[in-house]
Amino acid sequence: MPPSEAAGCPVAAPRSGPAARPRAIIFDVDGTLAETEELHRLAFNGAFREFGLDWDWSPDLYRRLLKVTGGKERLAHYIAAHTPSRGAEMLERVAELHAAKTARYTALVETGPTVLRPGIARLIREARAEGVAVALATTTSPENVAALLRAAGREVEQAVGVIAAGDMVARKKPAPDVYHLALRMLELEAEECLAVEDSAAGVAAARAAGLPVLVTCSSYTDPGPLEGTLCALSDLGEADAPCRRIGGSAAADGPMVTLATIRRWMAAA
Ligand code: XBP
Ligand code: MG
Repeated sequence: MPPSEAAGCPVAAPRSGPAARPRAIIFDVDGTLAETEELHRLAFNGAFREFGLDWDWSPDLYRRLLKVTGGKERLAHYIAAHTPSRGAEMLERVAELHAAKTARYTALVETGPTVLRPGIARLIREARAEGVAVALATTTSPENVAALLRAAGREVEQAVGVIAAGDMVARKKPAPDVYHLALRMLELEAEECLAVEDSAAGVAAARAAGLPVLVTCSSYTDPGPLEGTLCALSDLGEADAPCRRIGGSAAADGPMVTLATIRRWMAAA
């Protein structure tokens, strides 16, 4: 069953002539939909305590470890690079430790206030109303995505027609695999879509897949070089909370990024 039927919501409006771009917006999750990396960090540290480990990832250390995408890969990197106590033992148990972390993360998301970043719900609502497909392309696991979408509410949850996540692909960001998967599921070409990302690995992945990229900087990640991105902003903005332009080729032309803004930028790119 193609994802559009499976998801019960439009993947992309049927072509009627040269469809306006974007036909889909593909959002990254962590750091883009919501500032979730602090919850991931707390979940990792909770799992370390659960396993009796004296490991502790401070915000500063976690910011550095985030250069390695994927929680399991990040754990293996930490063990190799920092040689913590019980490292050899835990290297054999990374999947078990990561599963405990994921359980903690989904519990934190489900019990805490989930605040989507500025403009996210508004742009998703606008896209859905205009037949622009909404998709996710993320390194995190499908269960983490599901927990976040449940917490974000039915309107956002129902608007997302395609989810490409975590171990669905062999190579994580900055490899383009997860964006290639999202495009296959959307049945669209890269240049018809827009990626929204927060990190250097995510920008690299989207660009390697041929998508125009809109960057919304987040608290835990460095977006890397912005040349060649459509625009880099503090966030998508709201009418009463204007976004700030940080770089990229387009000029921000108002307090917030709307579908009309994106259409103008993509037409001029
Ligand atoms: C960011 C990541 C993920 C999260 C942790 O994903 O790199 O690894 O940090 O989640 P995104 P997991 O592509 O959404 O920015 O532990 O499930 O990997
Ligand atoms: Mg991210």
